[in-house]
Amino acid sequence: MMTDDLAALRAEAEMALAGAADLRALDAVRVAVLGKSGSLSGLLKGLGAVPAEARKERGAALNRLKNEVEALLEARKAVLEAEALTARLKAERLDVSLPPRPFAPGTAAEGGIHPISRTIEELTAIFGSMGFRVVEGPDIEGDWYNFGALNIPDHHPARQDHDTFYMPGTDAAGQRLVLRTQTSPLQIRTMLGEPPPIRIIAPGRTYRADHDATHSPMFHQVEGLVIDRGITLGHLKGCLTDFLRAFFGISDLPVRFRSSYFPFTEPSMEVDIGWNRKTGELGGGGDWLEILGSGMVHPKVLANCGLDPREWQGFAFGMGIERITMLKHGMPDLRPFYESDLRWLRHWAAEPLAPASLHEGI
Ligand code: 2NM
Repeated sequence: MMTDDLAALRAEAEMALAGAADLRALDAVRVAVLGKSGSLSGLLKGLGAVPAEARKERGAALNRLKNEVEALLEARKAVLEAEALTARLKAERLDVSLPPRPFAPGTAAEGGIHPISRTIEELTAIFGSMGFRVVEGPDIEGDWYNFGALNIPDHHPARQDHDTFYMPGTDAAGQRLVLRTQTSPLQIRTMLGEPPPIRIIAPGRTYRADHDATHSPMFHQVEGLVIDRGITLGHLKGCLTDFLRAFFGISDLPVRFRSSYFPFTEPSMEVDIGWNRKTGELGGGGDWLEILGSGMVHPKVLANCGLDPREWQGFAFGMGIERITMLKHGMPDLRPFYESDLRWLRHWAAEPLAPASLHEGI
């Protein structure tokens, strides 16, 4: 049986708990009731003065009340903690879809992404969404990685000194050193270094001894490689068509595959996109513009990389990054890419901190 003063204390404690608006107020209630000089502790201390015949029952009732108040405290604490967490989550919510604010012009943080870097970001986002990953490697290669493994014979014109920058000396395996003329040595290194399935793109600097209005001795390429069982020309066509339409932002861009020849692919195909020769506009203008090279990886190249061509097939492709950047933005001249002219850079630079994404529409 609870005596009246205990019932009153319980009612008081319940009210104080319900009124505690936060964890700090709750702790004040705990101290006021259960603390050293709290109301309940006072009653427990007074137990000695209770007549012996009533003391046992009174003691038991006080202990029950203490347990009840402790349970009520815990329950209220759980409610307040949950409320505090909800409020914090609400206050600290991040809108990850919010685009970054542009830097004010003239501030110290002013800067931009070079169009070459921006195109590499865009390529990476598009091929990334198809499951490709990016590989990188040295600009100076052994000539077996750059030519031999790719089935480019010794007498091939691409090997002549007038196309290739040869470096003095040889590598540890005695190979002549060259500035890579394409990024395919990375495809070779990847096939040698890891088992299929492989889905990679290799963007980066490449070098050829060629310099005029449309050629630079250093330029950028992206090559791609897929190796798996049962890969067909259909995969190549679907993949490259999707890429070109996403990159140029034209969902019905006409794409044509035209038979060609490369030593490292069989069959090989040049890929053209539709445009209007008179206006330079991309799309269904009735004319065709060559945009990239592609093909099914030659069985000899697979075998050079330790893959059995009866088990593994694949496709590969390569394109010039400057060229697709110029076409996308209507840039007339290749040379300013490397001249560090601030007027050109300010005009063509992409917004920093704005990642390329398919979501935004590239
Ligand atoms: C191109 C065109 C066609 C190519 C082939 C390879 C490899 F290593 F797998 F054999 N890498 N890249 C390739 C194929 C490159 O560039 C115009």
